[in-house]
Amino acid sequence: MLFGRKNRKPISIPTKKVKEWKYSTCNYCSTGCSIEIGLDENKKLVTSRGHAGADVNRGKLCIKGLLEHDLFNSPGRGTEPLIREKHYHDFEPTSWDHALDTTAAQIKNIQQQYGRDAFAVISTGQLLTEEFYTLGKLVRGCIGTNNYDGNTTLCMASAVSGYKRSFGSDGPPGCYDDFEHTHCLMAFGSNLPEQHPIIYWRLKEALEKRKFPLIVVDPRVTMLAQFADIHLPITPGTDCVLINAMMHVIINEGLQDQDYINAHTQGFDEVKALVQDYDPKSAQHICGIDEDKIRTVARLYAKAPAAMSIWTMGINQSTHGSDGVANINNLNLITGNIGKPGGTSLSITGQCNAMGTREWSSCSGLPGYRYLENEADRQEIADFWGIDAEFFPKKRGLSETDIFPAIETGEIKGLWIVATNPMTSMPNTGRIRKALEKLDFLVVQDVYQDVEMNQYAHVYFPASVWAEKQGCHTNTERRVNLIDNALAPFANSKPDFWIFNQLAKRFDHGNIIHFPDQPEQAFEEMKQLSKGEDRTLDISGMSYEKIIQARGIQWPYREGSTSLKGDARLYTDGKFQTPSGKANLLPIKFYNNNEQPCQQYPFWLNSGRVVEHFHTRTRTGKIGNCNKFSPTPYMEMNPDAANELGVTHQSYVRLTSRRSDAVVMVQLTHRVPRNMVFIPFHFHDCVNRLTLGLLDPHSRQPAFKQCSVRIEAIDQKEAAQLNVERRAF
Ligand SMILES: Nc1nc2c(c(=O)[nH]1)N[C@H]1C(S)=C(S)[C@@H](COP(=O)(O)OP(=O)(O)OC[C@H]3O[C@@H](n4cnc5c(=O)[nH]c(N)nc54)[C@H](O)[C@@H]3O)O[C@H]1N2
Ligand SMILES: Nc1nc2c(c(=O)[nH]1)N[C@H]1C(S)=C(S)[C@@H](COP(=O)(O)OP(=O)(O)OC[C@H]3O[C@@H](n4cnc5c(=O)[nH]c(N)nc54)[C@H](O)[C@@H]3O)O[C@H]1N2
Ligand code: SF4
Ligand SMILES: [Mo]
Repeated sequence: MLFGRKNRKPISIPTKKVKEWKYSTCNYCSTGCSIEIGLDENKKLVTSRGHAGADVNRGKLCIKGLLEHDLFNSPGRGTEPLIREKHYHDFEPTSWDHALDTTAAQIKNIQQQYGRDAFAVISTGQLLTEEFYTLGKLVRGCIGTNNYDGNTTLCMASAVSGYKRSFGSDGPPGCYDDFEHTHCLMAFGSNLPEQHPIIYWRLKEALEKRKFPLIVVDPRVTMLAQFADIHLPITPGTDCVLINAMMHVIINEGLQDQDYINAHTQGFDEVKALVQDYDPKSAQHICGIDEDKIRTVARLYAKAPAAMSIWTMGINQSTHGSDGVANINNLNLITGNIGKPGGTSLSITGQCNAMGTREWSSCSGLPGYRYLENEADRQEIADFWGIDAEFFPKKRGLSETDIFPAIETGEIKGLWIVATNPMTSMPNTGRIRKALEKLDFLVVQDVYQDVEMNQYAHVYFPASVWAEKQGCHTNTERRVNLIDNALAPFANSKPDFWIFNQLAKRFDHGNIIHFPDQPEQAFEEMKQLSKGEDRTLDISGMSYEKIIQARGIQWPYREGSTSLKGDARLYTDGKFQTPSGKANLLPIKFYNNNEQPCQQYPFWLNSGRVVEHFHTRTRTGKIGNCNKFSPTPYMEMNPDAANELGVTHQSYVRLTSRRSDAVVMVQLTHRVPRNMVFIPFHFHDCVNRLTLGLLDPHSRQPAFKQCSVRIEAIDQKEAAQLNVERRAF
């Protein structure tokens, strides 16, 4: 029997024979919950609990956090470095020295033969900040390739780009405390109860104390939509049209905050002119929200004494991702809702340290929100590291989504993958697979040796995970929190920090640039680089000790600060990081450029997440109590549409797109409209076999959530067998 608990152990939380509690921060989502992990008398981790004194989570954790200690000994962990001496040879265990020497030699070989940029590096949002800073030193300062990016291009790139375009700098300006002060909250493409359960809990607490309207914009009836006062089931990819129509109403009815606009923004006339083309009467036919609803929501938002917007992947993962963010910022700027309690434009970030990589990894620039394009920034970092500024490129190189096509064309020959699994997470798996087959050299650095990427790796570095290491994360509300080293690395795995340091020694600049042994020393360097009254990203007043004491501190937190609280909000004085100090209002014109449902492929294909799983399941797929709740790839389908096709509940169907096909089990639900299906993206060889992933022109982020498919019923026995083979357990 496939399902049910007949032959399975009952779900249980381990009994807590705890001798000692260690401080940590959750390593899954960007909420940033403080965790205490319990060790028994044999120093074995036996349980996790939320830290009651932490402002973020106040003792709460979601299912992933509660079971996080189970991952240390989970199946598939990397025990030894592995090497494949030739293509198609088996992986063999090897020594760290041999694995590192081989990697350094291969990088140099490729660079000498084809140029420095022929070796690319793709990292993640899941390392510790000190590790990101060190990786940046190694890649920008020693290896010297400009093709260095992170999986954040699949995730937060549109938010970063939109913030920079509007405010002159990255950095979410709001915080969770804004829920306590707002009078209207609009959530765009963000399903908090499943994806950020504890942020949702904070919102719910605020709503229980003081009622305010919750407006949810999502083509699905998500769990958050079920709790909303108003749900706007938007036509995929058209949020910009809805926002333009709202601004049309606000400006034409004189509901904007003209004083704020005059004092703190530039570009109002252009926006005002553009939104004249977006009368709700015509806009409704594009965005699928009727004109009266648009007017109601616009008035509610503009008349609220303080209103805020949050958004996640429904906005970022779109060909209009950066525009969507800039337009949400427009809406908040014209209503005077930036930098005030309850009035903000808050991107809900994704991975535990998606912020840390933006701040310090040098992926798209240089440390501390510095730009490669800025000569003074290049010089400052070169001086600090002790190298020649000419070593740095003068503009950023390729993003992750452009690195794979550059492998196809032969421009890139070698690749180092750190803590990401593009075989499952990038759009169009078939295309990624072909690109990986073409590489002369691939090195994979991951906690798990059974990660799909290893099918193509020549060298594998087994990394230690979470509390086997020490360092910081920054969460959605700019709060820096600590993971304290609670236990020794698993088997012969090593902390990423150590791996970067060892590889650095094998490059000339690695002996000029200082690579400290301890994460805390790297943190001290970051503090120095962050110092400055005009910098928002200032952590110079922090220390590990203070961070633990405060259970996380928000930046800016300047040198000499004595209270344990950083600034809750940015731009409270209405001064932005642009040359004029004013925020940019940007006219956002809508172009309909997505792959659309058509006669041949009549359904929108939408994708996202479920609460129990994290991304490509390398971790949660191995944790029994997460996997048991969501063990099978499935697809939400509207019963009326299913009826027409003769598809029944819990039967398998084949989906076909212009790229490929996939087999999934059907779950009939009115959560999705008749012309849409939704598939969680956690399973390998599933939804991303189908996705197209057209790119946002500013951020290069893929439109994971918009493409089209057709559906057919198939032989059930064959399909069931296929799915059994695919399941991890
Ligand atoms: N349990 C769990 N939590 C996680 C993660 C996880 O894997 N599992 N991952 C973390 C990470 S890295 C991220 S980025 C976040 C993601 O967090 P979310 O963005 O909240 O999650 P998703 O399910 O990807 O997408 C949210 C919603 O976008 C909607 N959407 C699709 N198209 C559109 C559109 O055109 N407009 C609008 N307005 N909405 C649209 C979808 O219907 C979906 O319900 O979650 C983080 N938290
Ligand atoms: N169709 C579709 N596709 C999507 C999305 C979607 O909504 N729909 N969402 C996109 C988004 S927002 C994101 S963020 C990406 C995520 O995509 P990925 O980054 O590819 O997914 P993860 O499974 O989180 O991969 C992280 C890897 O790092 C490893 N790891 C964890 N901790 C450590 C560590 O400390 N050190 C090292 N070295 N390794 C570690 C894990 O074992 C895992 O293999 O997926 C994207 N893909
Ligand atoms: S809400 Fe996010 S940070 Fe908090 S316990 Fe759950 S996964 Fe971890
Ligand atoms: Mo993400």
